[in-house]
Amino acid sequence: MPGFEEDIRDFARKAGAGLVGIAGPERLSGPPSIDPSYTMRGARSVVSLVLPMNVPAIYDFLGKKSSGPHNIDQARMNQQVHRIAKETSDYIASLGHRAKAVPANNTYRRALDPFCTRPSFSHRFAAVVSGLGTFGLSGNVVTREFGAAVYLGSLVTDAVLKSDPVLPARQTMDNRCRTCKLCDKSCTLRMFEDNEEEYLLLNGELHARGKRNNVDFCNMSCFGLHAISRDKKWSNWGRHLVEEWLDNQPDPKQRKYIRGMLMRQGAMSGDSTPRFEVIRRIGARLWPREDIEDFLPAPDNLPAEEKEIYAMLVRAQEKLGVFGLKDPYVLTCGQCAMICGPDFNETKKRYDLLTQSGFVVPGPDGRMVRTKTMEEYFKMKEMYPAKVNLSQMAKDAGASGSVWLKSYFGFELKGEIQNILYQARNKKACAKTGQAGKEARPLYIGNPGYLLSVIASGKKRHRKWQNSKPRW
Ligand code: B12
Repeated sequence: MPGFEEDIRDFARKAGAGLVGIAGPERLSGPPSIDPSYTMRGARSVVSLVLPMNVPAIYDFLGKKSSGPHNIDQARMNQQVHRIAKETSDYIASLGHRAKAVPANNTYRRALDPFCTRPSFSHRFAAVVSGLGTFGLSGNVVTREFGAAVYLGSLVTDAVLKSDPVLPARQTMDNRCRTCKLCDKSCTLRMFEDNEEEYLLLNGELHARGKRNNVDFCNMSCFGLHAISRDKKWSNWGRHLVEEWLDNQPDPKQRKYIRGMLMRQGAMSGDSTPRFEVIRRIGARLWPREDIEDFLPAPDNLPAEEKEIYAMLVRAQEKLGVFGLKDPYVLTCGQCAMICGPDFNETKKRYDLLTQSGFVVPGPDGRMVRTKTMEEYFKMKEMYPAKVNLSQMAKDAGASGSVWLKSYFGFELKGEIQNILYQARNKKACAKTGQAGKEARPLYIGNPGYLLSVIASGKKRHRKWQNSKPRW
């Protein structure tokens, strides 16, 4: 006989979810961000939701035709997954329980380190313990149905729900990643190791993913600050690059230097705050349907003219209260998830699109234009250099600092203690299974003086780089 769990699944599917999974209280042990009570006091179970990314929009993005359709898809689907979570929570509440939707993105816990992006609740962990997928090499959750090219959502409830079966912890790593590894090749900065694993203890089991070299690499490419591939044959949609990294990628252990570069590149772009604000406002808040989901057409119904798509996004961002962004296409990377389709052939097709479509670079009016070679890329850079003046940089840096202090800076004791206990359990589990030292390490940098030393060390290196000869 269908029970409460089936009613919830049915409701969420009818509301538009592609996949729905459930995890009850016995499943929710792991890192602190699997704790549902952070989102709602008394929460004991989780409902996880998956929406697939629009595939033609992925082709346009990877093939450097246009990044507009994927930007629109991500904006609409982040709202939609949040809305489905909210409506399903309301449905659960109508049956006498309490429930709360988790925003799609960008609700971070307070921390001393501004780049320590620990979510209020991890949708990835929720999807894994609810049986919807398992970690892949890139750390993304890979589903059988859509690969990693999905948007995840969750809700938490005080109802004690019966869990769905989980998938074998190594399902993706053993059956797909071992022979594919194209996500690693699609990362401009080698964020993960293709031959080394690290482990997370979730639901009493060790889950493998590719060892993360340095998450600041991921922040660099995801925010468009280093756009050129390691073999220098293609770019993502980022507008910037670190020239000294073209031939010599830094050792990921040079953490201060890399962090310094990240902060400087961000400051020099002059528009990092409004770009982040667009992502944050869409990810963290549920807007009236008419502002985003209904206002922006689905990628399949977009106007043929690029400039109309562009104008639509500008208008949508104004509805969110973000004005004056020169380029409304804020998403520049994400290849590791986007190329990962339901099977290897599809993944290879997407990878080929990415790697065989050359470069995009800001052209005469600031819009991105395609070039086939690096030489042409640098010619365009010389002809149309980014014009950012000191006052823009200062304004942007001030605005970033203010967002950080207001929304993310602080210290949350409970999470820190939960984390210390969790790290000890994970370490022990790794040692017991012959994986000593391979536990996934937290991103945490606790020393408040750290930032100052980063800035100082970065400044010195930057001067050295500025005085060196251009390399093209
Ligand atoms: C922060 C974040 C980012 C950051 C950092 C990414 C990273 N690699 O860590 C940036 C902006 C760079 C980013 C990039 C991307 N992201 Co993102 N991102 C998130 C976010 C908000 C949290 C991710 C996360 O779980 N991080 C940190 C911790 C929890 O993970 P961890 O390192 O494994 O945890 C360790 C420690 O930190 C510690 N720990 C865990 N929790 C806590 C809590 C406390 C208090 C403490 C002290 C310690 C601790 O334990 C672990 C072991 O040591 C989620 C949304 C959400 N709320 O879940 C989306 C999300 C993970 N991103 C997503 C996507 C799609 C992307 C991109 C593809 C870009 C894009 N197109 O959107 C890339 C992929 C990069 C990659 N390979 O991971 C999807 C995932 C899809 C999937 N199939 O898995 C999500 C779920 C958004 C969504 N709603 O769909 N992302």
